[in-house]
Amino acid sequence: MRKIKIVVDSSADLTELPGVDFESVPLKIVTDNREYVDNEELDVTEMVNAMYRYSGKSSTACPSIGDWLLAFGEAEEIFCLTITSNLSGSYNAARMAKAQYEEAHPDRRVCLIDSLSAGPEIALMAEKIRDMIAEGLSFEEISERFASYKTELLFVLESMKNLANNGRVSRLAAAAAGILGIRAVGKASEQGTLEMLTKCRGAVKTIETLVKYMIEHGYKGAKARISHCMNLTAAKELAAKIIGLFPKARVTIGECRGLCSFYAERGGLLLGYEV
Ligand code: X90
Repeated sequence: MRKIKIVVDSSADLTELPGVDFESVPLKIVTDNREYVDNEELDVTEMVNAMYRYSGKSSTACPSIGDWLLAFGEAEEIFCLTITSNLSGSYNAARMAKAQYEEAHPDRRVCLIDSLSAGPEIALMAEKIRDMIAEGLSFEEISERFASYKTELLFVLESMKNLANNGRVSRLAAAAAGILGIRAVGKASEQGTLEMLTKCRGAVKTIETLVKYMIEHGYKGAKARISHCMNLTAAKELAAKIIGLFPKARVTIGECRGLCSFYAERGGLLLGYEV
């Protein structure tokens, strides 16, 4: 039996992936006096609330080459998914880990995927790979078929303070989302950056806007995943709206883990879907 493993970084908002050997490699959230490791032990709500009260500097750090190597462990075939290489060094560290791993073990292989996204879109990708493993497809077949798996990510953010403070979006792009009641709606661009689409006021309008965009962008009722940062109400409303329009849609709701919570901030929603 081939020893197969799926390895993601914690930006995927996944603490488990049943049915396959799986590991999530944590990013870190760092302030002047604390370091939060984004693993399953992290109390995300406590972190978000502490960050809200904290007014000093804060930033994040991606996994090191060594962190990735540890997670690869003794697996022979690894599918490794990272947060977009355009906003994080995670992919680059994983790329170097892959090179070292394959050199040290010529009989082992790593299929490394730059998600060009974050959160639930990565989770969908990981599930797709898990399902293909379960079907008994080979490493080559999975790598090849994965190339035609098409997904997208939309987000709505009430604040983009941490994104702007850490240089992940321009201050100009972040400005609207700083005004009370105004939310920024955007998508993960093809280059894996944040692309702004519109601004919204009010919960009902926001959800309508998300659904309008997802349909415009090609959603036809397949799988969708929502990650929310302390906003289960909106996540449930969004899921209900999608299922109302597409009764056969499989929509799952999960919580943003630490990394996505830090950047999406309280109230933020991420929506990944198949197109
Ligand atoms: O390496 C690091 O320190 C991590 C940096 C990550 C920066 C961006 C995280 C974004 C998280 C926010 C909305 C969705 C973004 C879409 C990405 C293309 C979630």
